[in-house]
Amino acid sequence: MKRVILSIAVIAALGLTSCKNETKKETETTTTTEISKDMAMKELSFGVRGNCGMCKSTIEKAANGVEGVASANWDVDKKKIDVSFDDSKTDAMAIHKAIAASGYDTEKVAGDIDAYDGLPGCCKYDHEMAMNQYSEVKKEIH
Ligand SMILES: [Cu+2]
Repeated sequence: MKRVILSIAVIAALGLTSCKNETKKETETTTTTEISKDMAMKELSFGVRGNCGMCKSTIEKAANGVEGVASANWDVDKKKIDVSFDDSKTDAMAIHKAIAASGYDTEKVAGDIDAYDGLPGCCKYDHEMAMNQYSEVKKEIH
């Protein structure tokens, strides 16, 4: 009879330790690194003129070439680029200038003429083209 009680006690003790281990694991998996990374990133979107998929790759390559730019995505229909960048490393104007240097007009900087002349025929966009076309009304904070 004593033996039975002892084994029950052992099983109960084992059960307790395994529960303890599980709760410990849960607390250890929580991380905070991702949140702090997002905090440093600034989102920016502005108009850039262009025609096609080749324009898209040239514009995005120019934006991505700026140090601190994490991602760039140009929308061919909206004539608009979305950029996320580390604002401790670069600023909006540097990104405008880099795109303009590749031959493309942005909202703030006119495209470099020589670079424009060197673009393939299909990419010779109209300088009067409307840009930054919103398909929907977006909130803007000024
Ligand atoms: Cu093009």
